[in-house]
Amino acid sequence: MVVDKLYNLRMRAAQGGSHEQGGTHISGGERITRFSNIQQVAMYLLEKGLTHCKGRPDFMQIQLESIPESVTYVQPLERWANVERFVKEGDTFLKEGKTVAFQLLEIIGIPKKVIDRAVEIVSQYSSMRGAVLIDAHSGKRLDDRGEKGVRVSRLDWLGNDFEKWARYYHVSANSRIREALALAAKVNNHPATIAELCWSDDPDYTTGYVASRKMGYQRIENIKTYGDERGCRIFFVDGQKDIRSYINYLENQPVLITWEG
Ligand code: WAQ
Ligand code: MG
Ligand code: MG
Ligand code: MG
Repeated sequence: MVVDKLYNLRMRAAQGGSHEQGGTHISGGERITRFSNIQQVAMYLLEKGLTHCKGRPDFMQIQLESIPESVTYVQPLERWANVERFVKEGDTFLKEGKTVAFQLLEIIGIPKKVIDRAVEIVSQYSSMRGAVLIDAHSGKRLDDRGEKGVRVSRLDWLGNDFEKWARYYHVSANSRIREALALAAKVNNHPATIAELCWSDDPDYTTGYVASRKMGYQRIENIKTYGDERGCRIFFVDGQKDIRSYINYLENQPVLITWEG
């Protein structure tokens, strides 16, 4: 018996028909688990898809696959920061969350015109399943996935490393943060990633982040206005690197996030 075999579970839910039929993406999720925990993880993904603030799905798929490739172990991003979103003078906010996000991208070295391009993209999309890949130097779109984007899959935290990490940093151990940190760690572990901008399309979730190897995971509250359904993820990529193998890493390379404390 192979005791250590790992399984990837992924879920996608849509409204107005399946994704292939042109339905609107509501929720997605991916987890890696051992055989004994498959049922529990599937229940978690089922609940995630059924209770999403974007609405009730009329299509859902939960897929199980065994992981044949060897797993890469990745550390969470080194720095964790809750960015001071507003510098207040009296009752006046001097900086909006989104301004802080764009300034962080500038510090990382993303040119102003590329940041402007990212702003356009973020306000153009809602209900995307994956991320938009753009060249960090020119702003040119690098993937050919259109409205679907590139969905990062085959990733999770190892065992209860997230709970340990969250306790250490006094961060609420909720599943949204768990999944965002895992995704940021996998994406930014690849040398072709220069930075990631995350801006949820969920109308009730206004916290986003800028992640990079250089600055870690910089969490930004009130990055957008409550109720706004626009948002997506943008990966700023070194266009000199091989994009096909980069996308293959994002979609297929199994990654477990491990934290020793
Ligand atoms: N791969 C690529 N892109 C993804 C993936 C994925 N696995 N999951 C989501 N996206 C993209 C897609 O375009 C979504 O529309 C967009 O990101 C936003 O996803 O510290 O909940 O699930 O409090 O709406 C980040 C802050 C929360 C967490 C992000 O985003 C925190 C969030 P959502
Ligand atoms: Mg989602
Ligand atoms: Mg998500
Ligand atoms: Mg969403």
